Amino acid sequence: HKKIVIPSLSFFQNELKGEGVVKSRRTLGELAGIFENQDAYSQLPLDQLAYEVYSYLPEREGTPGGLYFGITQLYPGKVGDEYFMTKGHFHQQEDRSEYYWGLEGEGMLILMDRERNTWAERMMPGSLHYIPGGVAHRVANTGNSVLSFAACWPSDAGHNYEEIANKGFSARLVEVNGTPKLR
Ligand code: PAN
Ligand code: ZN
Repeated sequence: HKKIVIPSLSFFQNELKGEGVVKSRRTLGELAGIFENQDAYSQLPLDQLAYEVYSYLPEREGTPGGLYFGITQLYPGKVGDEYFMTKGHFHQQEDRSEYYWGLEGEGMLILMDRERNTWAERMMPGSLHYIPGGVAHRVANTGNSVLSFAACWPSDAGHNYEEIANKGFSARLVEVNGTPKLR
């Protein structure tokens, strides 16, 4: 068994050695429809990298009780008055929860429950966030440098992107006079 002690070099070294860390990336083009300001969006290059996710499951896929570990690196930038952000999702298995914690940079974790109540938590190095089952989650980079955060979620959680892609969150995080506000 490979062991990950902390989200550190050892994790990335596994990736460098090709030992099971899966890397995925999302460009701005793949985030079509999530930003409000379509004019501002259309002026940005579709192939610009928005974020990368490194994920790792120290078990065979689908192993009950297994936990994924992941690191997301979200680049800084804005589309109109909205910050670069992740697509956001509910889990496919609704009751599956997740931990996020901040490693580097500044951001906001945007959360929405099944009644479409939306709230946000500030992310910074060392901040810890529990995302209960049935709560959609998305992260925005509110700073000028890369926002990096770690995540841990059940191997059988799955991702349901469709609902957020279709209906969005009930509030948007926008910059107002230099500070992030939910609107
Ligand atoms: C995270 C997210 C990751 C990227 O690992 O998948 O931050 O965000 P999107 O999946 O919304 O594009 C997680 O929440 N896993 O369950
Ligand atoms: Zn998740």
